[in-house]
Amino acid sequence: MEKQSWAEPYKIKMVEPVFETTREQRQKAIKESGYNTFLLKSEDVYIDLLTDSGTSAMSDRQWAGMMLGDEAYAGSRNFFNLEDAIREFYGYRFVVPTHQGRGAEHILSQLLIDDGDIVPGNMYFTTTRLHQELAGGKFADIIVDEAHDPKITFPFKGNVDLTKLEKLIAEHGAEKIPYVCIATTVNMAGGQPISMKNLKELRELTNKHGIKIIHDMTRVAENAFMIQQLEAGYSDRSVKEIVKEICSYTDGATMSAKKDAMVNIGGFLAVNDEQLFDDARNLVVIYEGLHTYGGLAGRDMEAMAIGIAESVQDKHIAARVGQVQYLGRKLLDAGIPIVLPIGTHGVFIDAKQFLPHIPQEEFPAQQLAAEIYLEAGVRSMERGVVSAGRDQVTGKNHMPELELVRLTIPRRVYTQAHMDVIAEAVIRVYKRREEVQGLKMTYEPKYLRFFQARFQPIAPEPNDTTHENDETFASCTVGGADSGVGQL
Ligand code: PLI
Repeated sequence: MEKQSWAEPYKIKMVEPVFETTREQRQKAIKESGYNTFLLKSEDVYIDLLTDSGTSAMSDRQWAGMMLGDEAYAGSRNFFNLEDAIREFYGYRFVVPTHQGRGAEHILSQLLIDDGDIVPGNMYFTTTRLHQELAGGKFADIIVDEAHDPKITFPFKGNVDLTKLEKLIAEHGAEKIPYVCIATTVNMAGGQPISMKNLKELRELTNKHGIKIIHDMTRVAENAFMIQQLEAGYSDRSVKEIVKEICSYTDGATMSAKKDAMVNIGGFLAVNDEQLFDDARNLVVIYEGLHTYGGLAGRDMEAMAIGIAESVQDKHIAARVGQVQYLGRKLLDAGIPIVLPIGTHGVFIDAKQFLPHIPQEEFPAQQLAAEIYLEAGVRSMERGVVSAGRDQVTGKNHMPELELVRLTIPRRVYTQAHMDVIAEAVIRVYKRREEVQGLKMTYEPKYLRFFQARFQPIAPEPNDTTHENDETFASCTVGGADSGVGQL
């Protein structure tokens, strides 16, 4: 059959220049940033794959919507447009806007979790788990075992292992489980989807025990696309229909609209239970703002409402995921170890296989992200032992099976040529991988340490004077003065 290529369903109307730097400039920048790509200045970055969060390109419709912002303190018309969009595309009854996803996680966790509760989920997410823990809960991982092995090609690695959940219920009792937290597109597993079949089975099981399902719907459209592509019975259903069906099996959702919905800021909590809604809209005024703006400008809510509608268009999502798959296949063809199957929002490099000579205690993924930056100015993110943090009770480092570097693709921002440049840079690092050495942590913040932690090479190169500034950080106690308990 003749080859038929696909192309993006848009043309580009406005561009922003990007600038390349020299290797010397990047060397200085990464050292000054304590080998943490979060601490780089964006102007020192050529291609920014740190995250797909808040970094997407808005459409002309979204920008036009920004001009229709009704910046009233209360009852802005844009809130009602957002509420309509959430009801139409997701089917949830009640909406509380928040400044971003973690704002919604905070409110939900405070309302539903009591001290000593267990919150099962299909793998942890950093901010989600922290809010659950700060509310007195304990996260329990109930994702299928396949999700922890980057080499297994099982298509629905986001699935819940129902036996693991049944065990938890038997052990703790359903009354200790306020809800099961289900992410569609499991970020930390490498952008892996959950199947509709699994979600339906989970609904049946939780119904039996009177347990809620809360949906982390940050990348639900991408998950729906994978269901359309891979799950029996869904190939002739639209992404829009599949998204709504997913939501119908859940009781409420937290959303970071900075991803699927392609806004630079925004999120919400959506629920079906009226009492929970009442409680949430009361709590939101303490932390975010009035319940009709939740920390957002009217224009932000308008752009979000429009972005939600755009996010479920089949052609958009096929191109979005198609670009990620293009990069993934390029890396696979070159023999680069990446998480399989290729994810939907980014390509996740397996740092354990890429740098087998660096033990996990020496932060191979952190160092690999730094090396990729050094090579070509491409910024990525560690998703391994640094992101996993410490056990809240024992203070010991979580040691996740997955030690990954995430090349996250913002939506509608970069071209196929950028993907080629990125792949070539990673391949060059792979060729010299044996020279790459481990890191030691010199500064560790108490919460979500991956954002601000600092590192130094274990063995600085001779004549290297650029560590002089690191003295300040070296004097900070790694793990905190009371290293252990309370360290996340
Ligand atoms: O960054 P927020 O607060 O808007 O959203 C938090 C959040 C919740 N759930 C999931 C699955 C996320 O991916 C998420 C944020 N993710 C970021 C920032 C990322 O780079 O993946």
